Amino acid sequence: MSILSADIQSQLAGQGIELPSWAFGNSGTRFRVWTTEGTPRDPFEKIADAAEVNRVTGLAPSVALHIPWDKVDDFGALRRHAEDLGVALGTINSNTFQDEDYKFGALTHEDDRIRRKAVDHHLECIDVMDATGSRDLKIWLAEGSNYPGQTDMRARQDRLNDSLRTIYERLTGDQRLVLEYKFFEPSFYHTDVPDWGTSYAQVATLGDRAMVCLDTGHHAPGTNIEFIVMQLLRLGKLGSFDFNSRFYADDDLIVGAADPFQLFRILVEVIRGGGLNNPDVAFMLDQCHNIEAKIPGQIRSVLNVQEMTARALLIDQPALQAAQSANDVLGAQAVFMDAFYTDVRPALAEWRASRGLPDDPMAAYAASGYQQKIEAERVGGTQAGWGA
Ligand code: LRH
Ligand code: MN
Ligand code: MN
Repeated sequence: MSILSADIQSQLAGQGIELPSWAFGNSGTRFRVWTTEGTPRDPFEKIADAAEVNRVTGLAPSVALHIPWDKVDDFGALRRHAEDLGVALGTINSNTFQDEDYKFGALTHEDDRIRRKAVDHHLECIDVMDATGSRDLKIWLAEGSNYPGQTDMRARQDRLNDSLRTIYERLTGDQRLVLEYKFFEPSFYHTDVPDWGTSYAQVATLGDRAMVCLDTGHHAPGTNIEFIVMQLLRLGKLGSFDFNSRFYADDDLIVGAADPFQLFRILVEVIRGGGLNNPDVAFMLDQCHNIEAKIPGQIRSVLNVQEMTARALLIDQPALQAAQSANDVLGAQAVFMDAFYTDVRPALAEWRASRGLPDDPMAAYAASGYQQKIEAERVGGTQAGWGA
């Protein structure tokens, strides 16, 4: 008998984690972008690599795009290419952080011309969504200031709200806007959307289809991220996750690598708040693989999320609730930690095999020959975009 009950298995079967196209491109740090053999030369090849992750894990049914990094002439063709490979095109990420005009802001800029240009970029992203069939427009803003007194923070919030409203009004059908926050970088004194409260305050004024995006790497060290997850789910405003892990700042390392227990605690709150397999809450990775192999890096990442989800589902909820009600501090903690310390890997391997998937996706990828094939075929792969 598997330690994974039928109910747990069916919840795991419903899990889908979106991959970022930029995880497959070359990336690096402020100091150097590293090249890797076999790196995709265009968005079509990035999607082919993402489809490979899905083929061996059954866990990654969609791919997020970043515009203009993934700009192509014919997004309909890109969509058909993805669908032929068994994946969908997902979230469209806008980019207002690499244009000379946006040095002092984009959606918050004082100059109407520049602000209009930034709004128009988002309207173009929505045109892309119409062509790709994507539901979500994800906005992360690299705007703020470096020095106290440099700018009028309050006026910038007002302009931001105006800009977001114009963008929101262009959405149709089930399309949504998700606003990502980040506490610092590239600005070091103030950031216009630094925290979940500001993101919430902005999107709450727009409407039901405007939500908050929580990137796990975008918080100060020591932040209780699972508390934020709980609160946003409680408010019905958690639109999506950008999963990654960090030791210091926005490190974009493999999710679950730096602090597996934190990932467990986040997933416990996701489950508690009805966010698992809830179409309103998109699970996405936002990572770069600077020094490790990219496709196996993504395989490892989605497996980490799956393993931690299984562990979180293993919590003996009646026992936990009884201990909580009795204020049995150590009893509650024991129930919680029992689930965290359970090794679910053998049970997951067995369950995968029972569904026609490789029991060991990392080994299956290594044996597939795909890596050798792309290394032979592709020369001169693209950067993810950071250094572009
Ligand atoms: C910003 C961010 C945001 C961008 C991505 C490339 O730090 O997390 O989501 O779109 O990185
Ligand atoms: Mn992010
Ligand atoms: Mn980030």
